[in-house]
Amino acid sequence: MILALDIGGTKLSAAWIQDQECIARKQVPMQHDEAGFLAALREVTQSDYGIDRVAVAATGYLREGRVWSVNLNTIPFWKGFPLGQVLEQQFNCPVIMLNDAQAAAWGEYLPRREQCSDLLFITLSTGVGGGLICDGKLRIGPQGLAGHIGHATVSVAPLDPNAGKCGCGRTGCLEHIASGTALARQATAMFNRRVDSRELFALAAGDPQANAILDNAAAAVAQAIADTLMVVDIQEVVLGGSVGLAEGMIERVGRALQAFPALFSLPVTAALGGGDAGLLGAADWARHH
Ligand code: ADP
Ligand code: BMX
Ligand code: ZN
Repeated sequence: MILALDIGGTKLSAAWIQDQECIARKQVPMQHDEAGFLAALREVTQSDYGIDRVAVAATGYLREGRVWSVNLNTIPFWKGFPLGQVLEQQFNCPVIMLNDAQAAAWGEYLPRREQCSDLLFITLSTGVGGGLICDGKLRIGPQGLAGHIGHATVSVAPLDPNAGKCGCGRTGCLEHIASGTALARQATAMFNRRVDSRELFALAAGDPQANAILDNAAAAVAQAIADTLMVVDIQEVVLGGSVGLAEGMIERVGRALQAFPALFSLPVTAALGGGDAGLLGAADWARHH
Protein backbone atom coordinates (compact mmCIF):
# COMPACT_ATOMS: atom_id res chain seq x y z
CA MET A 1 0.00 0.00 0.00
CA ILE A 2 1.32 3.47 -0.94
CA LEU A 3 0.35 6.44 1.18
CA ALA A 4 0.49 9.50 -1.11
CA LEU A 5 0.59 12.96 0.45
CA ASP A 6 0.11 16.30 -1.28
CA ILE A 7 1.24 19.15 0.96
CA GLY A 8 0.22 22.48 -0.59
CA GLY A 9 0.11 26.03 0.73
CA THR A 10 -3.62 25.71 1.52
CA LYS A 11 -4.49 22.04 1.86
CA LEU A 12 -2.94 18.78 2.98
CA SER A 13 -4.29 15.70 1.18
CA ALA A 14 -3.68 11.99 1.67
CA ALA A 15 -4.59 9.05 -0.55
CA TRP A 16 -4.15 5.33 0.10
CA ILE A 17 -3.28 3.61 -3.17
CA GLN A 18 -3.15 -0.12 -3.77
CA ASP A 19 -2.50 -1.71 -7.19
CA GLN A 20 -2.83 1.77 -8.75
CA GLU A 21 -6.29 2.22 -7.27
CA CYS A 22 -7.16 4.88 -4.73
CA ILE A 23 -9.03 3.17 -1.92
CA ALA A 24 -9.30 6.06 0.55
CA ARG A 25 -8.74 9.79 0.58
CA LYS A 26 -8.62 12.51 3.25
CA GLN A 27 -7.99 16.25 3.28
CA VAL A 28 -7.38 18.86 5.99
CA PRO A 29 -6.38 22.54 5.85
CA MET A 30 -2.60 23.12 5.75
CA GLN A 31 -1.13 24.64 8.93
CA HIS A 32 1.67 27.17 8.68
CA ASP A 33 3.55 26.60 11.95
CA GLU A 34 5.53 23.49 12.82
CA ALA A 35 3.39 22.22 15.71
CA GLY A 36 0.16 22.81 13.79
CA PHE A 37 1.57 21.08 10.72
CA LEU A 38 2.69 18.00 12.66
CA ALA A 39 -0.77 17.71 14.23
CA ALA A 40 -2.50 18.11 10.83
CA LEU A 41 -0.15 15.50 9.35
CA ARG A 42 -1.02 13.01 12.09
CA GLU A 43 -4.72 13.70 11.59
CA VAL A 44 -4.73 13.32 7.82
CA THR A 45 -2.56 10.16 7.81
CA GLN A 46 -4.43 8.35 10.60
CA SER A 47 -5.61 4.93 9.31
CA ASP A 48 -5.46 1.20 9.99
CA TYR A 49 -3.80 0.40 6.66
CA GLY A 50 -0.28 -1.06 6.56
CA ILE A 51 1.96 1.26 4.54
CA ASP A 52 4.91 0.00 2.41
CA ARG A 53 5.93 3.35 0.96
CA VAL A 54 5.15 7.02 1.48
CA ALA A 55 5.01 9.20 -1.67
CA VAL A 56 5.17 12.94 -1.08
CA ALA A 57 4.33 15.89 -3.36
CA ALA A 58 5.20 18.99 -1.36
CA THR A 59 5.21 22.70 -2.02
CA GLY A 60 8.79 24.00 -1.81
CA TYR A 61 12.02 22.45 -3.02
CA LEU A 62 13.33 19.18 -1.66
CA ARG A 63 16.92 18.19 -1.10
CA GLU A 64 18.36 15.36 0.97
CA GLY A 65 15.05 14.67 2.70
CA ARG A 66 14.54 18.30 3.70
CA VAL A 67 12.14 20.92 2.38
CA TRP A 68 12.65 24.67 1.84
CA SER A 69 10.19 27.39 0.85
CA VAL A 70 11.11 29.61 -2.07
CA ASN A 71 8.34 31.94 -0.94
CA LEU A 72 8.71 32.10 2.84
CA ASN A 73 5.33 33.86 3.17
CA THR A 74 3.70 30.56 2.19
CA ILE A 75 5.27 28.28 4.82
CA PRO A 76 7.63 30.25 7.08
CA PHE A 77 9.12 27.21 8.88
CA TRP A 78 10.04 25.33 5.65
CA LYS A 79 13.74 26.24 6.03
CA GLY A 80 15.33 22.83 5.70
CA PHE A 81 12.51 21.13 7.63
CA PRO A 82 13.34 17.37 7.90
CA LEU A 83 10.09 16.15 6.36
CA GLY A 84 11.60 12.86 5.15
CA GLN A 85 12.85 11.97 8.61
CA VAL A 86 9.51 12.86 10.26
CA LEU A 87 7.64 10.55 7.88
CA GLU A 88 10.22 7.73 8.07
CA GLN A 89 9.93 7.73 11.85
CA GLN A 90 6.14 7.73 11.70
CA PHE A 91 5.78 4.96 9.10
CA ASN A 92 9.04 3.05 9.30
CA CYS A 93 9.20 2.59 5.51
CA PRO A 94 10.84 4.34 2.53
CA VAL A 95 9.70 7.92 1.87
CA ILE A 96 10.02 9.26 -1.69
CA MET A 97 9.56 13.01 -2.09
CA LEU A 98 9.13 15.43 -5.00
CA ASN A 99 8.11 19.06 -5.34
CA ASP A 100 4.30 19.18 -5.83
CA ALA A 101 4.36 20.58 -9.36
CA GLN A 102 7.17 18.22 -10.42
CA ALA A 103 5.07 15.30 -9.12
CA ALA A 104 2.02 16.53 -11.04
CA ALA A 105 4.11 17.01 -14.20
CA TRP A 106 5.17 13.37 -13.97
CA GLY A 107 1.59 12.21 -13.34
CA GLU A 108 0.24 14.22 -16.28
CA TYR A 109 3.02 13.06 -18.61
CA LEU A 110 2.20 9.35 -18.14
CA PRO A 111 -1.16 9.30 -20.01
CA ARG A 112 0.31 11.55 -22.74
CA ARG A 113 3.62 9.78 -23.25
CA GLU A 114 2.68 8.18 -26.61
CA GLN A 115 2.26 11.62 -28.23
CA CYS A 116 4.42 13.84 -26.05
CA SER A 117 8.01 13.75 -24.76
CA ASP A 118 8.36 17.36 -23.57
CA LEU A 119 5.78 18.99 -21.36
CA LEU A 120 5.37 21.84 -18.92
CA PHE A 121 2.93 21.49 -16.04
CA ILE A 122 1.85 24.66 -14.27
CA THR A 123 -0.14 24.82 -11.05
CA LEU A 124 -1.95 28.06 -10.30
CA SER A 125 -2.78 27.51 -6.64
CA THR A 126 -1.65 29.14 -3.37
CA GLY A 127 1.53 29.89 -5.31
CA VAL A 128 2.48 29.20 -8.92
CA GLY A 129 4.47 26.01 -9.40
CA GLY A 130 5.88 24.23 -12.43
CA GLY A 131 7.28 20.90 -13.50
CA LEU A 132 9.18 20.02 -16.67
CA ILE A 133 9.36 16.79 -18.60
CA CYS A 134 12.33 16.90 -21.00
CA ASP A 135 12.95 13.99 -23.42
CA GLY A 136 10.50 11.86 -21.42
CA LYS A 137 12.33 12.50 -18.14
CA LEU A 138 11.27 14.56 -15.16
CA ARG A 139 13.75 17.39 -14.64
CA ILE A 140 14.37 17.79 -10.88
CA GLY A 141 17.67 19.68 -10.91
CA PRO A 142 20.67 19.59 -8.55
CA GLN A 143 18.83 21.64 -5.93
CA GLY A 144 15.33 20.37 -6.68
CA LEU A 145 14.44 23.73 -8.21
CA ALA A 146 13.71 22.76 -11.82
CA GLY A 147 10.41 24.08 -13.12
CA HIS A 148 9.95 26.80 -10.48
CA ILE A 149 8.30 29.02 -13.06
CA GLY A 150 6.44 31.01 -10.38
CA HIS A 151 9.68 32.76 -9.54
CA ALA A 152 10.70 33.56 -13.08
CA THR A 153 9.90 37.20 -13.80
CA VAL A 154 7.47 38.53 -16.37
CA SER A 155 7.10 42.01 -17.89
CA VAL A 156 3.38 42.15 -17.01
CA ALA A 157 2.86 44.09 -13.75
CA PRO A 158 0.35 43.24 -11.01
CA LEU A 159 -2.74 45.49 -11.02
CA ASP A 160 -2.39 46.70 -7.41
CA PRO A 161 -0.04 49.71 -7.16
CA ASN A 162 1.44 48.65 -3.80
CA ALA A 163 2.10 45.04 -4.72
CA GLY A 164 5.62 45.10 -3.29
CA LYS A 165 7.97 42.16 -3.63
CA CYS A 166 7.33 38.46 -4.05
CA GLY A 167 7.96 36.39 -0.91
CA CYS A 168 11.10 34.98 -2.59
CA GLY A 169 12.65 38.45 -2.34
CA ARG A 170 12.47 39.45 -6.01
CA THR A 171 10.19 41.85 -7.85
CA GLY A 172 8.14 40.88 -10.91
CA CYS A 173 7.62 37.14 -10.26
CA LEU A 174 4.80 35.34 -12.07
CA GLU A 175 3.57 34.04 -8.69
CA HIS A 176 3.10 37.62 -7.45
CA ILE A 177 0.54 38.18 -10.25
CA ALA A 178 -1.15 34.87 -11.02
CA SER A 179 -1.33 32.80 -7.80
CA GLY A 180 -4.54 32.51 -5.79
CA THR A 181 -2.83 34.60 -3.12
CA ALA A 182 -1.86 37.30 -5.64
CA LEU A 183 -5.32 37.35 -7.25
CA ALA A 184 -6.92 37.85 -3.82
CA ARG A 185 -4.41 40.60 -2.98
CA GLN A 186 -5.09 42.48 -6.24
CA ALA A 187 -8.88 42.06 -5.95
CA THR A 188 -8.87 43.19 -2.31
CA ALA A 189 -6.93 46.34 -3.28
CA MET A 190 -9.17 47.01 -6.27
CA PHE A 191 -12.53 46.57 -4.51
CA ASN A 192 -11.45 47.97 -1.15
CA ARG A 193 -12.82 44.95 0.70
CA ARG A 194 -11.66 41.39 1.27
CA VAL A 195 -12.16 39.42 -1.98
CA ASP A 196 -10.71 35.92 -2.38
CA SER A 197 -9.73 34.20 -5.60
CA ARG A 198 -12.94 32.17 -5.78
CA GLU A 199 -15.10 35.30 -5.47
CA LEU A 200 -12.95 37.08 -8.05
CA PHE A 201 -13.79 34.39 -10.62
CA ALA A 202 -17.49 34.79 -9.82
CA LEU A 203 -17.26 38.59 -10.16
CA ALA A 204 -15.39 38.36 -13.48
CA ALA A 205 -18.57 37.28 -15.28
CA GLY A 206 -20.01 40.80 -14.95
CA ASP A 207 -17.30 43.11 -13.67
CA PRO A 208 -14.67 44.53 -16.07
CA GLN A 209 -12.15 45.19 -13.28
CA ALA A 210 -12.35 41.62 -11.98
CA ASN A 211 -12.06 40.42 -15.56
CA ALA A 212 -8.96 42.59 -16.08
CA ILE A 213 -7.18 41.02 -13.07
CA LEU A 214 -7.75 37.52 -14.48
CA ASP A 215 -6.76 38.47 -18.05
CA ASN A 216 -3.63 40.20 -16.76
CA ALA A 217 -2.72 37.06 -14.78
CA ALA A 218 -3.36 34.90 -17.84
CA ALA A 219 -1.13 37.19 -19.94
CA ALA A 220 1.64 36.75 -17.36
CA VAL A 221 1.25 32.96 -17.46
CA ALA A 222 1.38 33.05 -21.28
CA GLN A 223 4.64 35.02 -21.14
CA ALA A 224 6.19 32.45 -18.84
CA ILE A 225 5.02 29.64 -21.15
CA ALA A 226 6.53 31.38 -24.20
CA ASP A 227 9.83 31.87 -22.34
CA THR A 228 9.92 28.22 -21.31
CA LEU A 229 9.22 27.17 -24.91
CA MET A 230 12.19 29.22 -26.05
CA VAL A 231 14.53 27.86 -23.35
CA VAL A 232 13.80 24.13 -23.36
CA ASP A 233 11.24 23.56 -26.19
CA ILE A 234 7.99 21.88 -25.15
CA GLN A 235 5.03 20.36 -27.00
CA GLU A 236 2.22 20.86 -24.52
CA VAL A 237 1.30 22.81 -21.40
CA VAL A 238 -0.91 21.27 -18.71
CA LEU A 239 -2.63 23.51 -16.19
CA GLY A 240 -3.68 22.45 -12.69
CA GLY A 241 -4.34 23.85 -9.22
CA SER A 242 -7.65 25.30 -8.01
CA VAL A 243 -7.02 28.59 -9.85
CA GLY A 244 -5.72 26.92 -13.03
CA LEU A 245 -8.78 24.67 -13.12
CA ALA A 246 -11.26 27.42 -12.19
CA GLU A 247 -13.93 28.38 -14.73
CA GLY A 248 -12.42 29.82 -17.91
CA MET A 249 -8.78 30.13 -16.76
CA ILE A 250 -7.35 27.70 -19.31
CA GLU A 251 -9.24 29.50 -22.08
CA ARG A 252 -7.85 32.85 -20.87
CA VAL A 253 -4.28 31.52 -20.96
CA GLY A 254 -4.92 29.96 -24.40
CA ARG A 255 -6.19 33.30 -25.76
CA ALA A 256 -3.19 35.17 -24.32
CA LEU A 257 -0.84 32.68 -25.98
CA GLN A 258 -2.66 33.04 -29.31
CA ALA A 259 -1.98 36.77 -29.22
CA PHE A 260 1.72 35.91 -29.73
CA PRO A 261 3.20 34.92 -33.14
CA ALA A 262 2.26 31.45 -34.43
CA LEU A 263 5.56 29.92 -33.28
CA PHE A 264 4.38 30.34 -29.69
CA SER A 265 1.00 28.67 -30.05
CA LEU A 266 1.06 25.56 -27.87
CA PRO A 267 -1.84 23.41 -26.71
CA VAL A 268 -2.88 24.25 -23.14
CA THR A 269 -4.91 21.47 -21.52
CA ALA A 270 -6.40 20.72 -18.10
CA ALA A 271 -4.74 18.30 -15.69
CA LEU A 272 -6.39 14.91 -16.28
CA GLY A 273 -5.86 14.15 -12.59
CA GLY A 274 -7.63 17.40 -11.62
CA GLY A 275 -6.82 18.37 -8.04
CA ASP A 276 -5.23 14.94 -7.48
CA ALA A 277 -2.54 15.36 -10.15
CA GLY A 278 0.23 15.73 -7.54
CA LEU A 279 -0.93 12.75 -5.47
CA LEU A 280 -1.17 10.49 -8.52
CA GLY A 281 2.20 11.57 -9.90
CA ALA A 282 3.97 11.12 -6.56
CA ALA A 283 2.44 7.67 -6.13
CA ASP A 284 3.66 6.51 -9.54
CA TRP A 285 7.10 8.02 -8.94
CA ALA A 286 7.39 6.21 -5.60
CA ARG A 287 6.32 2.92 -7.19
CA HIS A 288 9.31 3.11 -9.53
CA HIS A 289 11.96 4.66 -7.26
P1 ADP B 1 -2.76 24.12 -2.68
O1 ADP B 1 -2.07 25.40 -3.00
O2 ADP B 1 -2.78 23.80 -1.23
O3 ADP B 1 -2.27 22.99 -3.53
P2 ADP B 1 -5.19 24.73 -4.26
O4 ADP B 1 -4.74 24.16 -5.56
O5 ADP B 1 -6.59 24.41 -3.84
O6 ADP B 1 -4.31 24.30 -3.01
O7 ADP B 1 -5.02 26.33 -4.36
C1 ADP B 1 -5.42 27.17 -3.32
C2 ADP B 1 -5.73 28.54 -3.88
O8 ADP B 1 -6.79 28.44 -4.84
C3 ADP B 1 -6.21 29.52 -2.81
O9 ADP B 1 -5.65 30.78 -3.09
C4 ADP B 1 -7.72 29.53 -3.00
O10 ADP B 1 -8.30 30.77 -2.63
C5 ADP B 1 -7.86 29.33 -4.48
N1 ADP B 1 -9.12 28.63 -4.86
C6 ADP B 1 -9.66 27.54 -4.28
N2 ADP B 1 -10.79 27.17 -4.91
C7 ADP B 1 -10.98 28.07 -5.93
C8 ADP B 1 -11.97 28.22 -6.94
N3 ADP B 1 -13.01 27.38 -7.04
N4 ADP B 1 -11.85 29.25 -7.80
C9 ADP B 1 -10.81 30.09 -7.72
N5 ADP B 1 -9.84 30.02 -6.79
C10 ADP B 1 -9.90 29.01 -5.90
C1 BMX C 1 5.75 28.20 -4.68
C2 BMX C 1 6.80 27.22 -4.17
C3 BMX C 1 6.87 26.03 -5.11
C4 BMX C 1 5.51 25.38 -5.33
C5 BMX C 1 4.50 26.42 -5.80
C6 BMX C 1 3.08 25.86 -5.88
C7 BMX C 1 7.04 27.44 -1.75
C8 BMX C 1 6.56 27.03 -0.40
N1 BMX C 1 6.48 26.84 -2.80
O1 BMX C 1 6.19 28.79 -5.86
O2 BMX C 1 7.78 25.08 -4.61
O3 BMX C 1 5.61 24.35 -6.26
O4 BMX C 1 4.49 27.53 -4.88
O5 BMX C 1 2.72 25.33 -4.64
O6 BMX C 1 7.90 28.29 -1.85
P1 BMX C 1 1.33 25.51 -3.90
O7 BMX C 1 1.61 25.86 -2.49
O8 BMX C 1 0.55 26.54 -4.60
O9 BMX C 1 0.68 24.17 -4.05
ZN1 ZN D 1 9.23 35.05 -6.43
